[in-house]
Amino acid sequence: MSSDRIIQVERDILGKNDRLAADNRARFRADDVLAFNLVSSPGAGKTTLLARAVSELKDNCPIGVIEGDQQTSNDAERIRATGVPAVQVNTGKGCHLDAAMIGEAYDRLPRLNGGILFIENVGNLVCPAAFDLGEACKIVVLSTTEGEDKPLKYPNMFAVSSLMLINKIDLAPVLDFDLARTIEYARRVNPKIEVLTLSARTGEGFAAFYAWIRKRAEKARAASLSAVSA
Ligand SMILES: Nc1nc2c(ncn2[C@@H]2O[C@H](COP(=O)(O)OP(=O)(O)O)[C@@H](O)[C@H]2O)c(=O)[nH]1
Ligand SMILES: [Mg+2]
Ligand SMILES: [Zn+2]
Repeated sequence: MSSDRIIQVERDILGKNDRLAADNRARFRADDVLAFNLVSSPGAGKTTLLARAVSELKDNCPIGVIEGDQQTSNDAERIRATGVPAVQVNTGKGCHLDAAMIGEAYDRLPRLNGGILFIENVGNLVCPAAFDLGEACKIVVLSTTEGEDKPLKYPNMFAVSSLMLINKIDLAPVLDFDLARTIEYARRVNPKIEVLTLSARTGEGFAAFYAWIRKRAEKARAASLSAVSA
């Protein structure tokens, strides 16, 4: 294929995805559902973090999870073990979730009106950055075991994320992890990115994460109220 043709195919794929993402976003807004798209490299701790968060939040509001992996239903099963509904999407050879997959998976979840949808994307710091799923925002999880410079090596992902969760903070001392340097690198590619540190193992930092979610929910409600009255 010529490079012009490759660019055209890429535009067509992303254009179709953006239209379906807009449909998802409209449905989430109509249902008053706050959707978060969690992205990270494999093993950063997304599922461990979600299992803890959904078990601690499920008594406050309806919660559902969409799990993306190339193969297996392991992660959906880990979420269901907490009593929260989860749908597994297997992408096969694919390395990211797209908006069509999310639309179909959302149909298979119980109604989440007034609640939260967590989407765990396929572990990959590259192309999930390019695919809008209709989420309120992307949350990038970076764990202390990955080193400080991932935001510089994979800048797109950090540029499109609203929040960076630095996970496995319990391991920081043994790894000589440099937190200030990591934050500085992330802000170099995205000066507005918010940052929280946590440990999905010990629960450290989760109260601040829940406060961040509450603030985000209030902002979304205020925006949809002003859209109605406009
Ligand atoms: N020490 C430590 N280990 C963690 C933490 N979060 C996750 N892990 C471990 O990291 C590994 C990968 O976690 P997982 O949730 O499957 O990552 P995912 O691929 O991003 O979903 C597992 O062995 C977890 O037990 C954490 O905060 N601290
Ligand atoms: Mg996982
Ligand atoms: Zn991909």
